[in-house]
Amino acid sequence: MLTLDQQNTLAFEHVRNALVHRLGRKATGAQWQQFEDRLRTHLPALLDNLQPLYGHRPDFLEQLDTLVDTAWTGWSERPKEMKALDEAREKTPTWFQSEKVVGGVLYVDRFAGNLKNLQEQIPYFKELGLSYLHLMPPFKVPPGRSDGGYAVSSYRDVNPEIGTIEDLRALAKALRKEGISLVLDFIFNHTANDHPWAQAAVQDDPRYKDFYFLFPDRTQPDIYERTVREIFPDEHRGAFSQLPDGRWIWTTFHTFQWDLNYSNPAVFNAMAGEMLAIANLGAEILRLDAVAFVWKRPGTPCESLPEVHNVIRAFNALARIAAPSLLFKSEAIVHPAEVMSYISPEECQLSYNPLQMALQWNSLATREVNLLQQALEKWHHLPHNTAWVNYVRSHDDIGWTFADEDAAQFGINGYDHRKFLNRFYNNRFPGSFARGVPFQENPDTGDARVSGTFASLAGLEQGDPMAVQRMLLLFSVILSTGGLPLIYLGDEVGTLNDPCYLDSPDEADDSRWIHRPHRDVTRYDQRNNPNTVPGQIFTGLRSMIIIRANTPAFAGGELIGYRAGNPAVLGYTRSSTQQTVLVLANYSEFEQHCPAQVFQAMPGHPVRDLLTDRSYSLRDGVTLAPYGVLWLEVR
Ligand code: OTU
Repeated sequence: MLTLDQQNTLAFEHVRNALVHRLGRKATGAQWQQFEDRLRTHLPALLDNLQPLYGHRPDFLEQLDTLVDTAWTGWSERPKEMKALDEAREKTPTWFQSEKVVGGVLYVDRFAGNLKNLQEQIPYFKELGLSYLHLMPPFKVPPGRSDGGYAVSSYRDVNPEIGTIEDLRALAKALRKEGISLVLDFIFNHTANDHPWAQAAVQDDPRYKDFYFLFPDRTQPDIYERTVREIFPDEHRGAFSQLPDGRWIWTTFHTFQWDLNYSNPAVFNAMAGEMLAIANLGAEILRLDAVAFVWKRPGTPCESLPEVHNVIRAFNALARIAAPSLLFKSEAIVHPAEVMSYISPEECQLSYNPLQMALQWNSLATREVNLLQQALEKWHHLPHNTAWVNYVRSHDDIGWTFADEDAAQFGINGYDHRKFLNRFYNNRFPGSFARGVPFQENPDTGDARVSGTFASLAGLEQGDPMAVQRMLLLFSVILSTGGLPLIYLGDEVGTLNDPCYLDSPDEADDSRWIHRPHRDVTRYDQRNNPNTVPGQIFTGLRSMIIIRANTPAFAGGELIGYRAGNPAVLGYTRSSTQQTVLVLANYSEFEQHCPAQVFQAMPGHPVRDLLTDRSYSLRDGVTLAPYGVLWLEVR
């Protein structure tokens, strides 16, 4: 029996020699040496994760050779400045945990028209304080409906309406020069139905016919549908769509988004090539879209199966070999334990924090912090060298993904409570300040989600006098709980719902378009005028971003919950070696008092609020203004 080390050495020698043989005399020089070293280091992780997926196949080694070829191609095509970044990041691998990093996300066409014009907005991004910019998918899409870019026809081409692949490369470069990291999606669960692979698959091209889940009749689909969830039931029921020729194809999302079949190693290899090409455009972080769905097995929910983790970890190992500074951000909007399962340095270093997002909205509705406080104490802690991406709104709907078990601890019935939240935010609850609209209401399960912009959901649309305070409260929490705060651009100037989508045949059936408005020039022009609402939101947010950048205690992700003795007040402390900050946040429209007893272990001398520079004596207890926030420097 060979030891694991011996097996790894043998595998390395095999793939290295095979590659050297194919490359001939190109296999020399510094570039080769670096590649060879990293291949030796990371091949074991790659094999560990590919073996459970494809190890049983007689062509396993051949497939591995193809993959190593892909890695070499990726590395040899990697631009010089990306290799320089790789080297720099080796010294600061956890740069994304810095208190100075803030993210933004936008649609290129809606924000600036096209990629070239977007470049001119760089001064604005710097004014706001961004160092991370996520572009909603800029790739080529089918004509008409494309799920906002999430149906990709080619990962190597940009949507001609916004420019060319060269424009994208130039933008990445210009951003990096100004200290802003480009983030792009890796939409690896599905392609558009007009992707060349998809076209070849329906024509039974032997190379591509197993790239998707294509079935001659309902036998297999019926078996799978016994156990899978419906994701976009408004668009089509079940998980499959019928082709004009009568066959059935797996479509988790829209009928025009065809799920890739990762049980076929050729799919993994092909997508690995696309991944490295996207990284080499200049993307520093890839957002892994819809991670949970990429592996299917009959009799299971086909979500977050163990193989999904192998797929992502194998991509990660490949990135370590061919694009070493590349990071992954997981997009799993599911049960908190499942969200956590994707986060580790070997898998996704970053992850959306959908629980914090949903529970901030929950606390605004109930004026109680119970679930949010519990979430911070129970689910916030992450492995070393990883981070949350904390956000208030994204381009998607709000789903109420808290755990029913957690809610039960407060006597809350999860099912009923979600119904309440949907009514509250979808403007069906008397007294609600929110103006959302439902997304994907499922008549069978009673399930629904919520669309709407931050401002419209927070009360600005209906002229609620507390709307701005509510917005600043939610922003203050994503800026201070630990992790990378991500701002959905438009929100920073209070952009309202835009019902225009109802007039567009390609958008009318998807309410998420209500919160994907075009850049509102008037609002942006008012941003530095504190006498305007956009100005109050923008200047308030900007000053918090600046204060955060000067608060070392806000780096990293460690947080300790602090029970503030008031059901409407959230509390936590954040610390660095030099400093401790106690954050208190009031989720009600009334003044709230936190009694002196809860601060007994805190210093007796007056402490300073970093946000206003005012000092507070904790011995008297603390009174918070309606929706007020304090960042108290207690050490
Ligand atoms: C993602 O979201 C994208 O964010 C959406 O914009 C896309 O439509 C979709 O994938 C398909 O590409 O269902 O409502 O965690 O919640 O991945 C959003 C599971 C979605 C899903 C999530 C998906």
